Amino acid sequence: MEKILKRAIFEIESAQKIGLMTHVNGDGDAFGSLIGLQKILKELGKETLIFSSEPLLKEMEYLKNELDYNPSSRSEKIDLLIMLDVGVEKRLVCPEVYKSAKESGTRTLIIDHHAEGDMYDSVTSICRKVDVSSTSELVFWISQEMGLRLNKTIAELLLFGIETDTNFLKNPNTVNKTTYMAKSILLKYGARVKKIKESVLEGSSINNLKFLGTIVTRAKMSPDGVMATFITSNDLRRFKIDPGSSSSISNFLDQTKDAKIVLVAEQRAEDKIKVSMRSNNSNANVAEIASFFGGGGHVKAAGFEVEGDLVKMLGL
Ligand SMILES: [Mn+2]
Repeated sequence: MEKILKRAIFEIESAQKIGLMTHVNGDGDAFGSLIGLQKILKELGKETLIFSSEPLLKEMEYLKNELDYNPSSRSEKIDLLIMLDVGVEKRLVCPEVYKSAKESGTRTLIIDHHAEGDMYDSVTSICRKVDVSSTSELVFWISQEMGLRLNKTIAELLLFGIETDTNFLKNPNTVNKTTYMAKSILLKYGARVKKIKESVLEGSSINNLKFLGTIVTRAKMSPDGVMATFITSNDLRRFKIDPGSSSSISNFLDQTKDAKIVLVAEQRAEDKIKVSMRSNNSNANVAEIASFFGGGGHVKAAGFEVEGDLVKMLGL
């Protein structure tokens, strides 16, 4: 791990003005590592700039006053562009910023834990480990390798990423000894796991459980162990659920021992279906399946998007 971290440290130490970027539909790990690293860089006296067109993650709003999240989507001259939690160019929140960085010879660094990606060979440096819980954990170990003490806010941002990317440390395939070590040090620095849990679970209610029950009841299992279910736009309307629940439902189904592969298809927009896959109870590489369809992710958790209308496709 040390050697991998050193590559990021070298790039950070050689730059003064640093741009940061993550993937579209940023999740807890994307925002935790993005803003967590920005704050670390600021403490190191660096000038920083976040490239994004997305609002702050809803569940992170309770930290809003401490974050000063003011992204820009316009390219600007920087010494280094850091891309976090992403290896697929198409998934970058501002792909044109990456393109212009490459054209102008700006140094580029990826910090990531994903299985598949088309940018890994084209960046200047890469700090990537696929068996680590989250990008936030990698950022944490970079800070420790640099000998830094973290303030409360940075600690909580990084723990937010670790907790949400591992389903609160319940995923045995991505949670390692290092994850528990990172968590214990982050707690010592003042991260509040209770606050993170409250904020993430705030949306849970009887209504959410009924929604979950409806989707789970619908699940069908094939003889070779593929468990599949779906979420239509009508389901989202009926239960007043925001789009984006396919990953939490696949996490839930993946906790059962029965399924070798879990597959949840969700109607995200009129003609857009998001498919989330999990394979924690088998050796199936769902990242490979996802990349076949132009998506990405990890060996045991991945997803992709296809065009179509579930109601028409399934003849509902
Ligand atoms: Mn991640």
